[in-house]
Amino acid sequence: MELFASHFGAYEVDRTTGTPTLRPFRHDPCPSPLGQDFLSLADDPERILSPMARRGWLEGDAGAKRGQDDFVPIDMDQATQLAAHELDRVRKAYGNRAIFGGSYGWGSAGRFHHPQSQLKRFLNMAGGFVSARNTYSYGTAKVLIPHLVGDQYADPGGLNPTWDRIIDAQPFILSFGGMRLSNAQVEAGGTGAHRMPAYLESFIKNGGEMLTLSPDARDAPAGEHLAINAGADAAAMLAMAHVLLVENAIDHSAVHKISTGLDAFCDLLRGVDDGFEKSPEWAAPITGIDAKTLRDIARRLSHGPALINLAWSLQRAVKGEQPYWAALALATISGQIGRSGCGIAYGLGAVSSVGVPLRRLKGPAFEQGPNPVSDYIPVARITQMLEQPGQQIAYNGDKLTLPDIRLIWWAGGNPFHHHQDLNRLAKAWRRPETVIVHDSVWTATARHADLVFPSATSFERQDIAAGSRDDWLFLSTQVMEPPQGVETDHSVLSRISKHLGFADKFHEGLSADDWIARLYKGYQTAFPELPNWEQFCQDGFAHLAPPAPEDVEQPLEKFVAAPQTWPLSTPSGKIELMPKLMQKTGLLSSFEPDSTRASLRLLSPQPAQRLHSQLNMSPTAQAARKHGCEIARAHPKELERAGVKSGEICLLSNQNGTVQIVIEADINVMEGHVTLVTGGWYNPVKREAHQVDLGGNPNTLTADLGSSALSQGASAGGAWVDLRPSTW
Ligand SMILES: Nc1nc2c(c(=O)[nH]1)N[C@H]1C(S)=C(S)[C@@H](COP(=O)(O)OP(=O)(O)OC[C@H]3O[C@@H](n4cnc5c(=O)[nH]c(N)nc54)[C@H](O)[C@@H]3O)O[C@H]1N2
Ligand SMILES: Nc1nc2c(c(=O)[nH]1)N[C@H]1C(S)=C(S)[C@@H](COP(=O)(O)OP(=O)(O)OC[C@H]3O[C@@H](n4cnc5c(=O)[nH]c(N)nc54)[C@H](O)[C@@H]3O)O[C@H]1N2
Ligand SMILES: [Mo]
Repeated sequence: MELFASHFGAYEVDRTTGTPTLRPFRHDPCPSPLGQDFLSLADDPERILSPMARRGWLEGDAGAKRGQDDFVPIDMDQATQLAAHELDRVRKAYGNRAIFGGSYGWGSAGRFHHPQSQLKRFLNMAGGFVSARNTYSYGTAKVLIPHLVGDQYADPGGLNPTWDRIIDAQPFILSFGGMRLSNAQVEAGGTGAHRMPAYLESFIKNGGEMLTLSPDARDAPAGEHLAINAGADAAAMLAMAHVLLVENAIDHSAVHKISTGLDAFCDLLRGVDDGFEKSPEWAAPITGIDAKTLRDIARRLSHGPALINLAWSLQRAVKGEQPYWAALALATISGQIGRSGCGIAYGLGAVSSVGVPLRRLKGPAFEQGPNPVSDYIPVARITQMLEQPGQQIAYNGDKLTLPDIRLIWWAGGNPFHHHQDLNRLAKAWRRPETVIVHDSVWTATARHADLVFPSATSFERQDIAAGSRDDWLFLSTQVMEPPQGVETDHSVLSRISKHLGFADKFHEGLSADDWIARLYKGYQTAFPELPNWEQFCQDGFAHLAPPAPEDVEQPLEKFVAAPQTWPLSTPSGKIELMPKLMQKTGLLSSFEPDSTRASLRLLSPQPAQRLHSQLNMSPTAQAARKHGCEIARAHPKELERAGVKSGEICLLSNQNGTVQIVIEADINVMEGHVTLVTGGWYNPVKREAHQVDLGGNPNTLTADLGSSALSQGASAGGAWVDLRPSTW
C-alpha cells in the first residue's frame, strides 16, 4: 500500500485520476479530514522556489531592515557557500555560543527528514549551538510536575489513567478547558488510528458524567458545560478544596500518608497568611461561577469516583503552574489519587494519543550527536535572550546567563507564529548579524530571515514516519517530485557541510533511502516483532499490538498502596502539596488573574482548520476566513458593547499591538472573552500612525512575560484586549 504520513495521521495515495489525491487510511477509525488537504502545499502561491537572500543583508545592513526588505534569488551553490561562510565567520569571531539553533517547531512527521534533527546534527558537527529546552505545548507543566510528584511523571500524559481504565471506573470527570475533538486530530509524528473519539463515546454511552468548565462551550465535546473566566481555574479548585476542608470531607490521616504539606495547604485555604479564606464566596467573582455551584461541584467530587482533567492551555499562561498544582492537590485531598481510572489527567484530548493505551515507538532517531555547547534557554525566552545578552534569568531554582547570539538558524518551525508579543520579537530579531531559515513557504519567519533555503515538503520525499507516542510505523511515500530547484533539508545541509569540510561525516556516504532503511533496522532491534524490511515496504506500514491491560499501570497506584515501599523521587518521597520552589517564586499566593484596563480576555486556542500556521492556503483553512481575515468570536453582548456587528471587519488591540479580524457573535463564548485561534500569518503593515497585523495572529497581542520564574514557560494565556470597529 502506498501511504503518506503526516501529523494528522496516515493517508492512502490514490493515483487513479492522474493527479494524486489522498484518502483516509483504511485502518484509521476516525481519520482527520485536515491531512487530505496536504497536497495543496505543492502549488501554494507562497511556495519558496529557490534560495533567496535579503537585499540589505547582501549589502551589509547588519539586520537593520530585517523583516521589511525584499529578497533576491541566488543559486544554490552561492547560497550554500554564503551560509557556510557565515557560520565559519561567526564561530571564529565569537565562538559557537553565539549560534542559536533551538529551532523549535512542528516540522514534518518523518523521522529522517525531520528538519530539527537534520539541523542539529549539522550544527553539532560544526562545533555546537545554543539550544532551547522544553516546549510551547507543555513547558510549564514539565518543569512543575517533578516538584509535585517526581521526575518520572513529567512527560505529557505521565500521570494520566488510560481511557480503558476510565471507562471501567466511570468516574465523574471534571474537565477544566475541556477536550476539543478538533485538537485530538493531531499527534506529533502522526498516528495510524485516531482512537480517542471512540473512547469518549463509550464513556458517555455507559452513562459517564462529565462537566467541562471553560470560557468556550465548544470545549465540551459531551456532558455538561459551565462557563468560567479564563485564568480563574486555580481559584475554583481552591474553593472546592475549601469546601472539603470545612465540611470535614478530608481523610487527614490517609492524605498525610501519601503527601506532605497538608497543614500548610489548609492554612492557605483558611487564609492564615493573606487574610482571604479561599471559600466559594471568595472564588465566585473571580471565576464567574456562583458559590452554591462551586460547593455542589466540590461535593460531587468528594463522593467520587472522580477524575480531574486539565487542558494543556491552562499551563500555557502567566502563572500557569497554579491550576496544575491546585488540581493535583484537590485530587489528593479528595482521595482520588492512585484509584484506577481516577485522579488526575493532564490533557485528555489535547493530542490524539493522550490516555490511549499503546506501546510507544520511541525508537531510533536520526542521530544528532553530542552538542559541544551546553548553553540553553527555556524555549519561550527567545526574545529576552536577544534583547538582554549577558543578563541572568531565574529558571527552576537556578540562574541562567543569556547568551549573546550573532547567528540564528531555523528549520521546521515558525517563531513569528508561535512566540508571544510578535512586534517585540521583530525588534529583538534585528539584533543578530545573520538569520538563516529553511521552509517550503514564505512564512513570517522566512520573511524575517537574511538567507532562505527552499525545502521539499514531506510529500516530495520518501521517509520513515512514526510518532514517539504512537504504535504505527509508516513508509511515507514520495507522492510527487519537488519543484525544480527545491531540495530536501538534508540535501541542502549536506551541501553546506561540504563547504565546511565535514560532508562525509554528515551524510556518512549514505543516500536518503539508505538512511531510512537503517532507521528501520533500529526499530527492528528495539521491537523484534516488526516485519522484515521487504514486507514493511510492501505493506507501507507496521503496527505494534497494544499492551495487555494488566501491563498498563495506573500512575501512583503502587505508591498509594505502599508509600514506604514505592517512594516518589520528591524530597519527601511523597506528593508535595506545598513545594518550596513554588513558594519562593510567588506561585502560592495571588490566585486572581491580573486584569488591565482592556475589556476582554483573549483566548488563543489551536485552529480546527489547520496545524498552527501550516496549510494556511488549504481549502479548509481558506474557508475558515472571511473577507480574507481570521475570525474572532465573542458573546453578542460584547459586540453590542463595542458597537460592532457580527461579520464586520474589526480591530483587537492592546499595548502590544493591533490585529485586524472579522468578529462573529457566538453565544458559546463567555462574556468578557474573545477567542482568536493561533496560526494567522503575522503581516504587520503601517496604517496612518499605527501598525496593524492584517494576518490576525493572536501573538501580536499576547504578552511575552513567561509563565513564572519557576518554569519560564510560554505565556499565551493572560492577555487582555479591546474590540473596536476598524477605522481603515
Ligand atoms: N497565542 C498562542 N500561541 C501559541 C500557542 C497558543 O496556544 N496560543 N500554542 C503554542 C504551541 S502549543 C505550539 S506547539 C506552537 C507551534 O508553533 P510551530 O510548530 O512553530 O508552528 P507551525 O506552524 O507548525 O510551524 C512549523 C513550520 O515548519 C515548516 N515545515 C514543515 N515541514 C518542514 C520541513 O520538512 N522542512 C522545513 N525546513 N520546514 C518544514 C512549516 O512550513 C511551518 O512553517 O505554537 C505555540 N504558540
Ligand atoms: N486541529 C489542530 N489540533 C491541534 C493543533 C493544531 O494546530 N490544530 N495543535 C496541537 C498542539 S501543538 C497542542 S500543544 C495541543 C494543545 O492542546 P490544548 O492546549 O489543550 O488546547 P488549546 O486549543 O490551546 O486550548 C483548549 C481550550 O482551552 C480553553 N482555555 C483557554 N484558557 C483557559 C483557562 O484559563 N481556563 C479554562 N478553563 N479554559 C481555558 C480555550 O477555550 C480552548 O478552546 O493541540 C494540538 N492539536
Ligand atoms: Mo503544541
